[in-house]
Formats: sequence, C-alpha cells, structure tokens
Amino acid sequence: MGFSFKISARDGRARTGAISTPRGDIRTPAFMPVGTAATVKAMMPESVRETGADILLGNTYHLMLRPTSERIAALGGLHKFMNWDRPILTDSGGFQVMSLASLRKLTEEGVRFSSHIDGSRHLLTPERSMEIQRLLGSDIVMSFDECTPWPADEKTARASMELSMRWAKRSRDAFGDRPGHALFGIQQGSVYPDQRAESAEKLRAIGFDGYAIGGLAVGEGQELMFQVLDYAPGQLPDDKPRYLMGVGKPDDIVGAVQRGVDMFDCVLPSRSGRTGQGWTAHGPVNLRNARHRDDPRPLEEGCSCPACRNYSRAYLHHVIKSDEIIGSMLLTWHNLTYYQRLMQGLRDAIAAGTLEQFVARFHAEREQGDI
Ligand code: PRF
Ligand code: ZN
Repeated sequence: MGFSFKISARDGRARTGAISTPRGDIRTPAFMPVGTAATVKAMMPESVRETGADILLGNTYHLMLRPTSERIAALGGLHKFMNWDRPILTDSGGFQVMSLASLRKLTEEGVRFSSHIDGSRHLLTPERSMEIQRLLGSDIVMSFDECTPWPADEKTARASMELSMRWAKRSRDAFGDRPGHALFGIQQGSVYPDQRAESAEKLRAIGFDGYAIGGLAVGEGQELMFQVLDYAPGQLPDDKPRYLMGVGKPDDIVGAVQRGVDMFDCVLPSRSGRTGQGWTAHGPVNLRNARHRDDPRPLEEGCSCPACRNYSRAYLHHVIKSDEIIGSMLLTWHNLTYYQRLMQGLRDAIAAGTLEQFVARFHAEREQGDI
C-alpha cells in the first residue's frame, strides 16, 4: 500500500504509466485540476472525477489562512472536508506567498508575510509547510522552495536555487518517513543549464519520491521554456515522476510531454472557463463573441461533456454574457473534459508508439481554427 511509479511504455523521451497511491492510481501523463481553496471552482467533486481527473491540486497558502489546516485536520482532513477521496497533491506555499501576500520578508528561516485576506502576520518555513501539508492529509507533498523570479541574472538565480536546495533538505528532514505519502523535490536554476544540473544533483542526493521542475512558465515564453525542457527532465531520475509546475496551455503540455514530463497543473482551464473561454481541438473559443449568438451547434462536436451534449453555443453565449452561474459551471466542465481528453490522447499515443502522428494532428487541427 505504498507509493510507486511504473512506466508502461515510452515513445522518444515521452513516457506513459501510473503512479500508485493508497487513494488510487494516477495515470500519466496526468493533468491535475486546481482546487486552491478546497474546491475546483464551479464544479462538484464528482463532476471533476467524471471529466477523467485522477488527482487534484490544493494549496498550503490559501488553506493555512482560511479555514486553517488545524481546522481541516480536526474535521477529518482535506479529502473528507471537500468530499474528494482520490489523491491530492498540495503545493508548499512559497510560490503563492510571493504572488499573493504583502509585506513579504524572505530570510534563511523562511518567509514572513501578511495575509491577502485580513492582513494578519504569518511565517512559512520548510518545517511549517510540511506540518500544514501533513495536517491537510496531502498524498503528494511538495518541498518548500523559492520560485526564482524571471528574469534573474546568473548570480541572483544561483543564490535563489541554493536557498531552495537548503530548504529542500529541511523539508525532507521535517517530512520524515510517512508510508503511503510522497514528498517531491523541486528543481530550480532559472534558464541556466549548469544551475539546473546542480539543483537536480542536490535533490537526487537528498532523495525524493518525485521531482518537479519549478521556476518555469514565469514569463520567459514557450520557446525559452522548451529550451530548458530540452535538458531539464533528463537531469532528473528516469524512474521517478517528473512534474512541471503551473503549466499550461494545451500546446505547452504537448511539448513538455514530448520532452519527458509526466505531471501538470494549471488554473487555465478552470479560470478561463469562468470568463467565457472554451478550449477545443481547434484552439480557444471566446463564447462572449457575438458570432455565437445564433449558433445552434455545440461548443465542440463529439465532446461528451454536458455543455456540449445538452447546450448550443448560443445558450453558452447567453449565460456567459448574462453572468449566470451556470455559464461558469458549463465552461469549466467542458474545459476540464477537453484537458483530460488531451491527456488520454497523449497516453494512448505514447502506448501505441504514435506520439509524433498525434502531435502533428494536434497542431493541424489547431491551425484549422474554430470554424
Ligand atoms: N514552485 C512552487 N510552486 C509553483 C512553481 C514553483 O516554481 C511554479 C512555477 N511555474 C508554479 N507553482 N512551489
Ligand atoms: Zn464539451
């Protein structure tokens, strides 16, 4: 009943397989919907499962502030609290502190900050982050790191990476031995190959159950991100899951899978759904556009989601324009379904050894556009 990763097929640098946990298997390459505040916004957990998700992502930062990890623990843990009994991965908090909190002070010890909710003062350290993620009952715990901002010169990037590696060691020590629960290390090093290599080496020496690639998708653009992904996954252990944090658009995911990444998370399908953007094989569709106002066709032909099975583009346009709650619900449901369909397509293509053809078709359909 431990935690394990088995690769069942490879195609080029891409891999498909499954991570086994006591709460169920995670088919890889995997996309994790974001459930920041103990909810995937606008979705019931049973519906999230219907889209094909095996695992959700939760956030240390948000949950420690509200309703607090101690309260969630007293109520039986995050799975019970939010009614999701499958695996949950939690991010460690540092990244969200730097993007959301105010009056931040970063030291060797950790980060002091003011809550974006009520201004209260808090301290997040590797030890406290491990404690919060344990109280939540997280299945995959992320080590506490600093996401190196973009751009960073070599010297700044190195100091940040070295701090994250010291914090990774402290995270490992504080996590201890928890059978059935996994701890992932996070590689930093910005866009510098030698720093990425050194970070990977330090993480390997500490020893983790999985390895994340951090510090990407922070403004560098797809071309530079792919340049880093041409070498970074290969610096990490081949027999452990590799997780690219906070990525991404469908074409980012496809390119990263080709380069050997196994796991992804991103707010894009859920967040953009709430503003009326629908993701399809033919690219993003803005349902707010008046061209949909009389269109009886579904958002995406052949899609099995309720938005496409039961409603027209005209209806989706109307409810989005009217700020009706069901607009957010239907587009989030569609977008998460599209993302999971994409992941299933990638897994099937890798298993069949036809990833190249799959990717060619993916790009051809997108170039066709939404017609
Ligand atoms: N570190 C952590 N969380 C993250 C990132 C990171 O570098 C990123 C970078 N895209 C997203 N989320 N802990
Ligand atoms: Zn759909």
